[in-house]
Amino acid sequence: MELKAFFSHVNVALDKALNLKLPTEVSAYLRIGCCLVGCDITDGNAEHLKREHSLTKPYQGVGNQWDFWGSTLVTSSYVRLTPDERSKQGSIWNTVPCYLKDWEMHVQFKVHGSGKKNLHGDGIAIWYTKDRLHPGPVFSNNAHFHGLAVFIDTYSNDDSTDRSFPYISAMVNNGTVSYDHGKDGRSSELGGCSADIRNRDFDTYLAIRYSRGRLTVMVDVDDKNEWKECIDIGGVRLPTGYFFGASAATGDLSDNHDVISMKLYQLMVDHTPEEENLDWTKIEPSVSLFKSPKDNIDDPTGNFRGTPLTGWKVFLLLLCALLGIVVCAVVGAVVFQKRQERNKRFY
Ligand SMILES: [Ca+2]
Repeated sequence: MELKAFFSHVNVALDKALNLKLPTEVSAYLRIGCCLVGCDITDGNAEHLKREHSLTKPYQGVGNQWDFWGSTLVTSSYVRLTPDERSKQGSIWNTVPCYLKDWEMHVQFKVHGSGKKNLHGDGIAIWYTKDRLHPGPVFSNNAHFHGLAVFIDTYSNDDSTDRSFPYISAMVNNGTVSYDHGKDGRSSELGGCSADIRNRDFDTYLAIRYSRGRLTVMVDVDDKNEWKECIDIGGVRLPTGYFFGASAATGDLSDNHDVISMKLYQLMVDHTPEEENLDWTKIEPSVSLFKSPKDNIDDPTGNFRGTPLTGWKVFLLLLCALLGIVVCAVVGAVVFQKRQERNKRFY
């Protein structure tokens, strides 16, 4: 297991342990211990929980930091975005803009209902966007959003799809692209994976990490207490100052969409002075390695790594070939020279 994945795993285990209402001193020692080990091994990449961007049980006193909209119901043990009823829309939005450059969001969620196989919907979306509380058709949020969305889509709207649902996917938008609900957002997605997250008897988790232009989505949905990679792509640009949120919707089919917790960790990452001097709030959301919609349709996995060679890969291959030729030429010249010298000695 990668070190980072390991420490994410440790964090989830800790979160679970702390939810057991351990004495505060024990929790503190566990955290400090984890941080000390983490700091030591991960070269400064220790993670810190940011309470102003986190939502945790029993949700007391979070009214200043989170808005609850639509059908959302808050109890002491979960935040229900929609009940298992038709045509419901609900969302929660952090009121505090996030100015962290590198972060990791852990979401504990539960999707459950009485609907049998394929007769349930529609799912949950996790947002990091410019606008908050902007209702619309995409899991009850605005379709032309600015920022990042990660969809936990439980219903396949596209009859012709070869994918297994529930399906988790990510999308970055600068407000110009509309999420195509009828096609489950396939034409605009950056990658994704199938994940059996519905009606499970155990806790299900999703982690979204954004650091140094790399977006990683991981899931822990098999009760193994370990992260499994779902999406991992580079070249993603997201500004600071956006808002975290979560939303869900039901249509003709329904489910209970519950968020148990959202925990934001700051990743301790060094940036160059040039990067530090940039105004990160002015960054336009974008992805430099965006593939064409056609690739999404042809590629059953919907994953970046399955795409044909992109420009920079071709460039790297050519560079390697050129280097190979240069090395061969130098070695050839040296060998030729040595032979010439040996031949001279014979004469
Ligand atoms: Ca769908």
